[in-house]
Amino acid sequence: MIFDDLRSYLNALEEQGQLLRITEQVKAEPDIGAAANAAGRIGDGAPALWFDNIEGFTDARVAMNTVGSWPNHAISIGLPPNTPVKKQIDEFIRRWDNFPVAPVYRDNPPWAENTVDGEAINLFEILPLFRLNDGDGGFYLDKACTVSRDPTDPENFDKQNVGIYRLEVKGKRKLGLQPIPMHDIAIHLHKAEERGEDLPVSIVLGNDPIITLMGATPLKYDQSEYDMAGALREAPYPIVKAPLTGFDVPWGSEVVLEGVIECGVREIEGPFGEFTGHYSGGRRMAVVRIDKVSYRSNPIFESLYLGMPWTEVDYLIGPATCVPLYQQLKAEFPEVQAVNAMYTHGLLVIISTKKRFGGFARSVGMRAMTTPHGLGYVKMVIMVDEDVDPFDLKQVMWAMSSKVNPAGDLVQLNNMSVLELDPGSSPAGMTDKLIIDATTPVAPDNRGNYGMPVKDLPETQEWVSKLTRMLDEAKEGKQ
Ligand SMILES: [Mn+2]
Repeated sequence: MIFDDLRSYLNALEEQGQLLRITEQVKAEPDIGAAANAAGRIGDGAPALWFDNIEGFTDARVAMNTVGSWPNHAISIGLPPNTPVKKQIDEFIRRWDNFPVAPVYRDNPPWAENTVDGEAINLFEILPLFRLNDGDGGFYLDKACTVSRDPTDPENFDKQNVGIYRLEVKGKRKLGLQPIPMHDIAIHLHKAEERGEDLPVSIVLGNDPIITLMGATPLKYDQSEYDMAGALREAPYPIVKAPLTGFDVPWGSEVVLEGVIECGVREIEGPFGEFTGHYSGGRRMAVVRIDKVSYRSNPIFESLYLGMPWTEVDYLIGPATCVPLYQQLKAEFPEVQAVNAMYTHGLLVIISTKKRFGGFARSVGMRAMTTPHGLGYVKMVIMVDEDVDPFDLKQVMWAMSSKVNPAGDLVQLNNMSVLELDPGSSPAGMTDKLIIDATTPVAPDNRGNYGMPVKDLPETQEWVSKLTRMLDEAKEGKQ
């Protein structure tokens, strides 16, 4: 099933028992944040959460944790809720090869129902805002997609970008925006400011899950998120021209904010509890002026809790990080078998590969660090052999413990780039990077004594089946 808006996705979640309606009255703070935090603490099957009885709000609907579990992630990409994680990633990889699937322009977006312009805009009246963590410096829009264009090539559809960047609500029509230097919007903003111009933006809130996933996926600079959304949906993605900027935005959003990032303006933004499990601190960030708001009647406000992993963001960006890294590496090194970038947004990545010659695996590890995601995130890479499953941490720990001699298997690169949010970086944004080569050396690399591996006996698989069957029969006998 494919979803054209957030509402149809929430209906599908509810039909499959993956949406919980909280009917008792709650406080906006701390209850909504705490409940969404709790969703990450009750196991891998957590539901989405719906709130519409919030003290002090007369007219508010809040959806949290919509993609925050493996069943919900499966439903978001149209798979049965019990689909194993590895299968979800494999299906994501298969559909990636459909790229590009051109979007379709559709009329009458539901968000055209209500509009407010200029001085009359008051975001506090339209959005039921609340803080997520008790150390947050303000209200955040942390699941909105921001659409911008390359100011030096504004008609280029492929360079139009859709990305999720954290936004702090700083006034009735004023936002703070964090442009991470490695992300496409930072390139757009840099070009606009070089020309002394504001950068127009359209910010869409309350979206179907596929465009949310695409906004979080590290595509190449000139790969359209809409073309990839179509590939992932296996159907053209519905878009429409936004009324003020003329940018292409999702047809089905709940709320569309349009305005500009003001040229040369920076203000303190933060602190905000982040995916690293640490607060960001307050830093000087870009400022957005909102000039037009369009919204669906009775808009649903969608937000995402993040803090100490695992939380919704880890499910949201897990496969969305593994798959592009796999595809980008595989394009140059067909020997690559699998990529696990599911821990802390791929600050650490595990890659399995065949080896062409001695030293090959660490070359693949270095390439991972120069992909679009690698520049800002991939700080450590663990390289494992082709027969080690990077998603099976028992196997990975075996490879780490038995195949690594620190004398020659650690490759440390000094003063590399990472996003400032990495709490270990020093100064913020600079870090050493490390490749741990846990592959078996091949010629001419002759280090170690790996010539006599103990393989499972030829008859073992037969016994696995036999013992499993006997156990099942014994259990049935007891019932
Ligand atoms: Mn992009």
